[in-house]
Amino acid sequence: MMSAETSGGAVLSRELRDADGTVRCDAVELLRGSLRRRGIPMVEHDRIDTRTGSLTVYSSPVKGVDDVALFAGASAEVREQVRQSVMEWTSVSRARTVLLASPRAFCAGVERAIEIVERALEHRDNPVYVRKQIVHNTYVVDDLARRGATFVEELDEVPDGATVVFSAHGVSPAVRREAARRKLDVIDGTCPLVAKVHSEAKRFAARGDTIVLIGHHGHEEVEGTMGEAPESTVLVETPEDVHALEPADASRVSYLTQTTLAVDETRDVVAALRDKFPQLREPPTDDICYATTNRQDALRAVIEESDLVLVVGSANSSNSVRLVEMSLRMGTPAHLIDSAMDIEPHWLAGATTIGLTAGASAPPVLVRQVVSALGGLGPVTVEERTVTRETIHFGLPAAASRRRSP
Ligand code: 0O3
Ligand code: SF4
Repeated sequence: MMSAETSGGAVLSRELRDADGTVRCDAVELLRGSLRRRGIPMVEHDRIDTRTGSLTVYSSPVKGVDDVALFAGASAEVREQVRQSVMEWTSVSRARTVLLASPRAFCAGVERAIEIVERALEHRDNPVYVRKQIVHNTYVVDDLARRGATFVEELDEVPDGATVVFSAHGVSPAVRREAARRKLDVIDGTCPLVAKVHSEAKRFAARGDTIVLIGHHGHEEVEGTMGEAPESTVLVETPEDVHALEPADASRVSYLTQTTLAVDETRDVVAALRDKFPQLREPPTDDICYATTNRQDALRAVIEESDLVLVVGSANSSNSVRLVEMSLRMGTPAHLIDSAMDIEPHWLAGATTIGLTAGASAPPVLVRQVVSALGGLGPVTVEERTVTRETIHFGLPAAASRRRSP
């Protein structure tokens, strides 16, 4: 029962019922985050009836905040920590406007990759392995793992002949060869727009060019693309890196980019390349994909009006990190959050207009949770600012839905 579960810790709930009826506790995610940062043990309930058990309900002027902090049997120290957390949120409660940047969240390549894993789980009787995170998002990976997918770092963790999905970021030919040698049942989740960059790398190398790949050292997409022509490819991140380049033939240089870079920063690197190699050859279409570009354009349209920008995305998501950096470059404080739980109260002090977006690997539901959590601190007016509408959809590979042949 309640008192046993709560001894020593806090109890959180989305809903409270008392003699007067039921109250929704929209700010519960915010308080949960504060208590986690303070190391307070918590138990959670979908609903709490305050008429049962010996619970203390904090009283706060803000609807929703007071109702999330209940505890029974907690030590004086825990009670004090909970009290302080509640007061921190109370002190930043006010009416706010949320400017929702659109497009935001899942892109077509991410939706396709996730659906590939879902179909494989549905159609395969045997275990489904996924090499690397299918996309760089903690929520997505945890959710698929819960539904049965086994995530591994490398193919040596996959049994011979087993089913393995390659992540949306693509793999090098060496990984494909290894999978073939091990007779793995491969389902390729590589985004078609990443695959396009791989094709360009092969074509440019075949015509004898030195390929300058603009991208981030150690990123999986970069490792995959470089693997197409490792002898001919050099990686650069900044204009300074370009100055140090010494290709075999300066008249035969072409460039490619990672798909998820900052458009403005990449422009500077390309300008440095053009300066140094006037005969520079470029990809036929931009390698920074439509989704990356649109999310940057959409956020740019709300940054100046915002006191604070929140970007939903995981720390290893390149395109999400680029959105935070863009906001900071434009002078607006910005934070990357995996979910509403990561929001810290002092970020909100003085912030009445919040720009909200999500990287291409972040699920829309997490954005809705952020809006809902902010609504627990006072009335929120949501304005969606749409710079373009995305209609792109990628079909699934046939292998995703095929039953495995015996
Ligand atoms: O490349 P990035 O770290 O941004 O990857 P995410 O976060 O998984 O987003 C999807 C992009 C992708 C799969 C490659 O373009
Ligand atoms: Fe594909 Fe672009 Fe999405 Fe990457 S961000 S998965 S390249 S659509």
